[in-house]
Amino acid sequence: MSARILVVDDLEANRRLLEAKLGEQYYEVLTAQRGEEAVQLAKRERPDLILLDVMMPGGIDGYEACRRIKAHPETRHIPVIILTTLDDRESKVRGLQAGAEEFLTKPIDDVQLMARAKSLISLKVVTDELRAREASGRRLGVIEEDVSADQAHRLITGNVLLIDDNDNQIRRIESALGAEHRVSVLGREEDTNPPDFAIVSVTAKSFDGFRVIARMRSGEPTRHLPILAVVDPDDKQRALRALELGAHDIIVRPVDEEELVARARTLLRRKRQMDLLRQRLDQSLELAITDQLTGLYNRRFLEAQLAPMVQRADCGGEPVSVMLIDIDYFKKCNDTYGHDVGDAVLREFAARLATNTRPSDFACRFGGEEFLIIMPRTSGDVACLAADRLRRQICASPFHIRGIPMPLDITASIGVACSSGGGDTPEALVKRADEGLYEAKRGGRNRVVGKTGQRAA
Ligand code: GH3
Ligand code: MG
Ligand code: MG
Repeated sequence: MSARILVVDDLEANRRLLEAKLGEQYYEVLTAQRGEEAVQLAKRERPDLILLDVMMPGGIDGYEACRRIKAHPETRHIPVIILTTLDDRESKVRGLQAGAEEFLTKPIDDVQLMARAKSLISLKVVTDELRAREASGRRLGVIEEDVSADQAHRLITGNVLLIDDNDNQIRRIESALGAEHRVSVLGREEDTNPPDFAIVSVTAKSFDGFRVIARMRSGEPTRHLPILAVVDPDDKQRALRALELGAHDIIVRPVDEEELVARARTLLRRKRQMDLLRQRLDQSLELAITDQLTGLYNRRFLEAQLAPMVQRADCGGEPVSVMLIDIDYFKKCNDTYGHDVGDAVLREFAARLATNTRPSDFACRFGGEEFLIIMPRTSGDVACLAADRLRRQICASPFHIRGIPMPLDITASIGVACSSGGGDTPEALVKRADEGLYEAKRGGRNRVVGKTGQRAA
């Protein structure tokens, strides 16, 4: 997979070396010499990965650059690997605490670097896809401006599922993460909360950790779950294997508590960000088929549903009926009480439609004060009975609307039609219902007229 990588190092020789190695793997490389420049380039060029040297003379160091990249909403999703010659635990923990996804010491082990780069970039591809869809949703107005992303960024408490058989290590992990997270050990206690990430030991004796990771990656509920694999130090092969199988991150034994806490935070932050994006996409899909005022389905959804039903009925399947409902003298309601009261009447009217139709029916707002109900597998005479029952439910009790002294008596007229076979179309079906509706209006309103070959009830 090709990607753009930003290499940040004050020494030209180091930049050249990395540029050559990455170029060999067909990555496109951008370079920067200083921390500030890296932050600016990240914002402007949006690379897919940043390799960041720690010590750069003058200006901000790599830790600070990382913090700034991770603090900015436009760049915080870009993974960062910190590179340094300092091979001590403190530098490593500092790097991870600055928000870096990984910390590697120079001289860089090529295999390790490429494996981490690949796994971080493929993760970013998923985030990018979600971000792009979200952005287009926002442009279309079906997703509101992002207000909660910052909040998601701060939330760091999560449910951790630990899959391990080593008691000492379990205790160590529990004590490290217990202050911030809820840790449950698989097989020990039943935890009903879905996990936010999993820690899988690939050094376990009683089960095959690799198999666990592979299963989690392919199974539906766990497919997107971040996995942190615990590996033995100096066992690079197994670490690489875990990454290949889909672990998002690696930590070596014995687990360093501060390092674990920092890695857990990074994984969790990413998980929250992805969850939020997915959730907003679900909402946007729902918004796209929902009428904003009433919460019923909109006309677009209705048309998408009705066409295949009419076609199936036409091919000898079960009939489909529709009722077209129009509120009587609605204009008078608007003229007398104002548009807001009119809106409230529409909402109450829609609520009555929704509660007085069968779960298998689709209630839609057709436009203005007209509604359409699709009744799958319903004959014309049954539909007429249902329509008359609905009509009576509407006029049986007046509408109580906030802000006006007297409840309103509302009635509706309904036209009913049923699929007829012989090349019937959704448009023709709705047109027949509209003819019924017109007759109901002319006949005095508050009534049902079926154009189904049967007499209306
Ligand atoms: P009829 O009994 O013949 O159906 O008379 P009517 O007054 O109900 O019908 P008409 O088509 O003359 O008027 C419909 C009114 O519905 C006109 C329009 O302003 C109003 N309307 C359409 N959409 C909305 C809306 O979203 N909110 C409000 N408050 N009014 C709406
Ligand atoms: Mg009307
Ligand atoms: Mg009308």
